[in-house]
Amino acid sequence: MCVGADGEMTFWSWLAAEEESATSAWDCALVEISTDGGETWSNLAPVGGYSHVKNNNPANPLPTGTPCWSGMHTWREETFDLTPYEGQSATFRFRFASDALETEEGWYIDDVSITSAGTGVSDSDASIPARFALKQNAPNPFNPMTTIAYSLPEAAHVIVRVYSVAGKVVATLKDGVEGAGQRSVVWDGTNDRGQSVGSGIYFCSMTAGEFSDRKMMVLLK
Ligand SMILES: [Ca+2]
Repeated sequence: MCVGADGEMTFWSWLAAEEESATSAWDCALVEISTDGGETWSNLAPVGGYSHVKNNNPANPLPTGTPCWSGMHTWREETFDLTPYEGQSATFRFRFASDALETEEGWYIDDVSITSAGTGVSDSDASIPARFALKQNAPNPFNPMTTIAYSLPEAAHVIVRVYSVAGKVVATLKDGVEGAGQRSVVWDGTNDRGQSVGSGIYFCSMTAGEFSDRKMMVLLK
């Protein structure tokens, strides 16, 4: 998942794991995060930090000193601050590592929730084009449908029309105000009266404010 602005993860936790003391763990529960699709993993600390660190115990595969939870707690909610990962693609894993001695019941988690404050500023910036543009329709040649894409760096009154080679309006695909962004319309090869038009060359014309451009399109039946 991509972490948005003000990202936070919460879940409910119930734990029964063997601890050595109130701060030292034989058996461990913890969360890890990867931002490279699972190549590498980092310890993800909850708000307030973990209660324990893993002791020196070769029978448990985690490195000595790994921050974790251990001991007993009944259902409680844990919270993780994801703001350091805003805009990154993140994967999470929940690890329970135990030796074979003094086995307790283990770890239960429930109601995992990851929230953010909606689309991050960087996301919306990336989707706003730098300049007006009319793209070549695709597919081209086409029969009978083709998509005409265009870019609006700011809100504008947009008119997209299909013309015949004789300069007559065949179809008006868009006539109205649109907000900034990547836009597209589909032409289904019919005129403004809903009739299919014949094979041949057509022009797609787009105007948006002061901007104007056109592309040649080939309808091949
Ligand atoms: Ca144990």
